[in-house]
Amino acid sequence: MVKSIWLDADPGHDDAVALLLALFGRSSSTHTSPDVHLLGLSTVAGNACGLATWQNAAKLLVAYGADDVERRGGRERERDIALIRGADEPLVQSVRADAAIHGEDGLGGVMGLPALSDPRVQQYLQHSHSRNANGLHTFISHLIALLQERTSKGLAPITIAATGPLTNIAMLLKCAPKHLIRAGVQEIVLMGGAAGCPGNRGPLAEFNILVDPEAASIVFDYDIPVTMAGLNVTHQAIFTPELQATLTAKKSPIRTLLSSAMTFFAQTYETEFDFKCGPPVHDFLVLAYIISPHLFSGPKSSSSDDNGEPARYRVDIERNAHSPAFAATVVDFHDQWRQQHQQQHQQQQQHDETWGKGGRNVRVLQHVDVHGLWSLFFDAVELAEQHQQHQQQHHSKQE
Ligand SMILES: [Ca+2]
Repeated sequence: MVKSIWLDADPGHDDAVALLLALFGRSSSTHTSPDVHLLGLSTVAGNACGLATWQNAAKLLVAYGADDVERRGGRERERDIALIRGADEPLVQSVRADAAIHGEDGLGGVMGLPALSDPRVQQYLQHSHSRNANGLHTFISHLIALLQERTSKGLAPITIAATGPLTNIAMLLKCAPKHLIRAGVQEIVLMGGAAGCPGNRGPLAEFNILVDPEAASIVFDYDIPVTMAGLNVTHQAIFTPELQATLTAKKSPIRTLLSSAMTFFAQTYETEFDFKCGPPVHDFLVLAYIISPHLFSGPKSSSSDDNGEPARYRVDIERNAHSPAFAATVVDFHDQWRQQHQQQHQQQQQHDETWGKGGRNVRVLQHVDVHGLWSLFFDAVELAEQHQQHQQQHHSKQE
């Protein structure tokens, strides 16, 4: 079944790969169309400032030919992907970008992007266009209207993919009626945190959580399923020189864009973190999990149901800014803290199944089938290339 998704991102080199999958991801190379349907894209300040991540998203949508995606396969319905600029600042913390990794504008070194002045980019950025308004309130009201429309039509709940700081998503959860979120959102899948391993922007802090730990805490403790792809698993997904060689073995605009992105990302990861074998493509895993969850089934834990799904744990965000553990995602791997805490409060029964406060609130991804992961990537690249060829033929026929 094709899953309907909303992507919230801060592009970003690895967000660019996540967006490619959101448009062209398919669980098998035999599928001729994507297994996901991207309903819209919202941006947030993170890897770069709010203005830059929003403009980057517009450029990427154009570079990927996003608006024509459903023209393939004889389906002539033009897709209208919303692009909304959400929060420019975290809820409580000061703005914090990551120019050392992503360059000043968030997509440093990426070749083949359209210019900001390109009319197709400007169309995404024009405030007057109904689908392209700005601001957190616009994001929230757009999502509420979308969920109301879908639930009233009896459509399947959507999956929210979050690959940046969680400011937008937290505010949506705070402002939307609870019954609407529960009926309209199946799951939130996010890149963030580090389960039982060091952080990348603090002893235990991963960047997305560090930027907005208060927002992360709201999202983690909301009573719907949340799945976390943290550094513990994203660092298994290294874009090696061998993968780069496979990518550049053929020539196409998509491959130029992606290989230049990965080259820049590899250089900053080596300079900043001494990664010698290539960069981890963190955000890609969020979409990979949504499209092919079986790639992430791993060893069971005492707290997992025996259904092959990644185990669920109690996860709390450390929000004490004076602690060296600030912004840590504290995973209660053996369910000890939760049970002790509940005994004190005699709450065991009522909190055993909840995904919210006091419950085992997060499905923690720990293992990924790396071979399957890169197959998914190259299948998406090929589908994107087919789409671009189709688009060119379509346009040359029109001329
Ligand atoms: Ca990101």
